[in-house]
Amino acid sequence: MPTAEITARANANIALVKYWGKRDARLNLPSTGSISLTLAGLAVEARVAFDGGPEDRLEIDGAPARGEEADRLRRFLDVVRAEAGCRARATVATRSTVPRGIGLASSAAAFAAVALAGSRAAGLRLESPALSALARRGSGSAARSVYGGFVEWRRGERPDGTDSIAEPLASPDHWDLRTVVAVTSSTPKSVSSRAGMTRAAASPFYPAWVAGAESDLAEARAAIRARDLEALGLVAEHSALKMHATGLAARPALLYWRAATVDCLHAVWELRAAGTAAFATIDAGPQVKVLCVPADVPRVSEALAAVSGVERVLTCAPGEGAVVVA
Ligand code: 2P0
Repeated sequence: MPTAEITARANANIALVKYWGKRDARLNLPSTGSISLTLAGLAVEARVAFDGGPEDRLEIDGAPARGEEADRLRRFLDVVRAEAGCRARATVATRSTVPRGIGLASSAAAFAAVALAGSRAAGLRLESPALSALARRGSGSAARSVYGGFVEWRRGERPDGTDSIAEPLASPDHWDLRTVVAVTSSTPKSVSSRAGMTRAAASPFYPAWVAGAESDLAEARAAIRARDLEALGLVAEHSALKMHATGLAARPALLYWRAATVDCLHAVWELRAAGTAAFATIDAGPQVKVLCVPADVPRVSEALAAVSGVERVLTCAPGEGAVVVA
């Protein structure tokens, strides 16, 4: 029985071309590819040991895991156990510097960290592509948090998902961009990403969303290669707004935005009209994330902080991929 206790850390990532909808819900296989930027400082650290006992002992941020969060983690440990041929129950403790469940990609960081710590603790030494495929089983976007910098998660074609993995496009030091995050609400979202994707898939706009993905991905890849902020920012905004449009057209409708979300979007457009290269993206929550160069962070932060309803503003540099820390 493997008894090593391993601690790993992974950062959250922000999608520039979004993942929104699955071709296989059990394996978390996406309907489209996606491209992200891993963010420094929004990290989850996970400690895992397969140390036996009658059941898994799961702790999140110092409290026992409960409900759906616990079930999801337990199901993921079953995937790790199946891959490692190990039957022992585990002790897992995660600590997060990312607020959970409010659309800041906490599950991406958490499952990337648990995949790395868990696979090592179970005696596996996975190369990054296999680790990405494993992390994906916990949370689709976790496939991307295995790597630092700019990352593409390939849709893949195979039914078993072995080709639906992330790969690095450019390292964190390729391009010193900043992501300024306007937190407009710390209330956990009422519709999970998972449920949101299911609802969006029945939207009449969904086929258009899927059909547009390849050209968005190509634009984003080229913009990252050329360090062209305007090209990347415009395609990122376009991808985000299309993603949210699928929800608006769904029945029942799905809208993650609050009033402050809309006001932040207008603030970004006003900055742009006045000559600041700032571009917004929004995930499955009401927060607005703005891409800009480091020199523009003070101006962008100030504009977002001035929006009524913005609780706080954080700034993240490009971050590293998942690492073992102990
Ligand atoms: C993304 N999001 O590309 C998209 C954009 C939210 C909006 O991936 O069901 O937690 O675990 O695969 O990865 C959040 O969804 O969903 C997400 P599951 P996940 O970042």
